[in-house]
Amino acid sequence: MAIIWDQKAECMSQKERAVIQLERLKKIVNYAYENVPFYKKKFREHKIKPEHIQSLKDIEKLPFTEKADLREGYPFGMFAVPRKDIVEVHTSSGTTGIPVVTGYTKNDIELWGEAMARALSMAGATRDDIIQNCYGYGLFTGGLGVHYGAQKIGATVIPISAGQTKRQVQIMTDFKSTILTSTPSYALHLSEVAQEEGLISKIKLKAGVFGAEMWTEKMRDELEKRFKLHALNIYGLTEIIGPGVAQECLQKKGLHIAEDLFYPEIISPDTLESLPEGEKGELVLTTLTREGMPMIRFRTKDLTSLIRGNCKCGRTLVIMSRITGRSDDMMKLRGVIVFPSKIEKALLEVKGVEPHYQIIITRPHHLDEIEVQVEVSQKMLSDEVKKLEEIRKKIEQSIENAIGLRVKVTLVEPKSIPRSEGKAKRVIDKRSL
Ligand code: DLL
Repeated sequence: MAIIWDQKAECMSQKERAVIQLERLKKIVNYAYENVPFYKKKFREHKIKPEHIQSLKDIEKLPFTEKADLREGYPFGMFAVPRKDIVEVHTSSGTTGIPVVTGYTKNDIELWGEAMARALSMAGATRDDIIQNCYGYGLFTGGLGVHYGAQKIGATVIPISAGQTKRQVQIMTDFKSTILTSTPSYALHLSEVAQEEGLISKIKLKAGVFGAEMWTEKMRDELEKRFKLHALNIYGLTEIIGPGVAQECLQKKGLHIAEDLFYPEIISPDTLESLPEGEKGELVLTTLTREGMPMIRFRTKDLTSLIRGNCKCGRTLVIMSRITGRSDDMMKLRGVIVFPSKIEKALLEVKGVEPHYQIIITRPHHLDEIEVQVEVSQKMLSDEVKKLEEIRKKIEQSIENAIGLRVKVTLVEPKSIPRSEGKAKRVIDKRSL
């Protein structure tokens, strides 16, 4: 029997759920309009009023919200309540530039805990489990999100965060952790270290709740083989709540979206029109019950599709397929959000650098490494070696300042980077995702 946290919410008929969704949608649209000046202004520009929402389909009349809107309102401009009612804030994982801030009221923390309790239950979590939580605690939503869900369930949490991998493996063995929550790439790294330490056969994990970055079926097979666990996908984003928006159950047929809390749509990133069920496009989410920072039609830029139908686990929640890409150039490297355009800007800020470069991403030992190859000009090539090394270091520093991650810069000969006739291929991702 599948373990289901909220039988009623997760298993009711879609017809019943749609009634709740519409009621909540009307309420949140009105609430956002009345309490967040950003929405009032945007709705007015689009000549739309909350009372125009009379059916779920009417959501398509509402304007979208984007990451840039949140950045413009930095830090607290999107909040719908006075700051003193916000009990916690988190930010997106980008370490520099203007981060996206999200604020939670007491009820929002409660909601987040519920959403995460549902997610962890999909992986079979109960009070009997020991959850080793390797998502980072802090401003990133991963650590505390899992924590709140685990506490609701009454499981034992090991709030270990990422890093100190040997120690992680020792603790996993000694404490007999049964559920691992981490990024899939870190889980692979953990498995490798566990192998090296000769401890892998002593590990008792039954499930892994892996997300926060893109991964593949091949990685699932690998993780399941190495750890002998069920490797399950979890999805979420700071703007909406953090982890807990969607989660795979043990059927592994895609992720159940908590759609009574977060209303999903799929649009074409080109025409911005809604797409029919089953078609791949960009996921757009609306928070149906959030108080601190309601999000109306947030464009996630994540590419996926939605399928309805009853899952063998008993849940009737819509199923989202694995995220296979983005409609913008955002990447997640070591869990940090990076836009290649920022790397370009940073390297071109260094005097004398040519705009011919390539970003090469690899994953030796299951951790992302970034190399930026930059062409030097003929003139620079005739300079002394010391000068070239200075420039190389300058570029490294400039990029690190821009994206918050250490990169390796290699200077290459003039004309050695392939020229393209169409869109230049700037990023070569060798991580086999
Ligand atoms: O990554 C929240 C999270 C924490 C999710 C822990 C799951 C587990 P952000 O840092 O704001 O929040 O990044 C959100 O990460 O728009 C996707 O592009 C990507 N992402 C998150 N989960 C998945 C996944 C957290 N399962 C951005 N598959 C999202 C693919 C994912 N991409």
